[in-house]
Amino acid sequence: MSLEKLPSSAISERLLSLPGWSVKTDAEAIEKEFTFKNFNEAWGFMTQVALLAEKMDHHPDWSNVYRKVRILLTTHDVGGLSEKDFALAGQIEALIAFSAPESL
Ligand code: H2B
Repeated sequence: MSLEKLPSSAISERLLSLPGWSVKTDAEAIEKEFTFKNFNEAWGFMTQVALLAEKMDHHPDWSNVYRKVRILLTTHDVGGLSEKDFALAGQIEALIAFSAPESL
């Protein structure tokens, strides 16, 4: 997968298919906050994302407070956003889509 820093036109276009994700300009990153039913659901989600991240060799900057998980994606190797961030965000959305609706 290409590891070039994406221009802002490409970033806005890719964001259209990622509901809830927004650009964090100061960090040259995209981010989203997920809210779950409880801590267990949040932790289960983080476990799945961790496995995905290892498989893709692309890792989130993230935090967890009780039942909320905030995920920030950026490509440290290019100092900005690359295709890898959007690929990982897309996979995270797919995970959410397959999880039980009551966990959101
Ligand atoms: N994750 C993220 N978010 N950005 C990177 O630049 C990055 C990574 N680089 N995971 C990877 C690992 C790189 O360091 C290894 C050597 O492939």
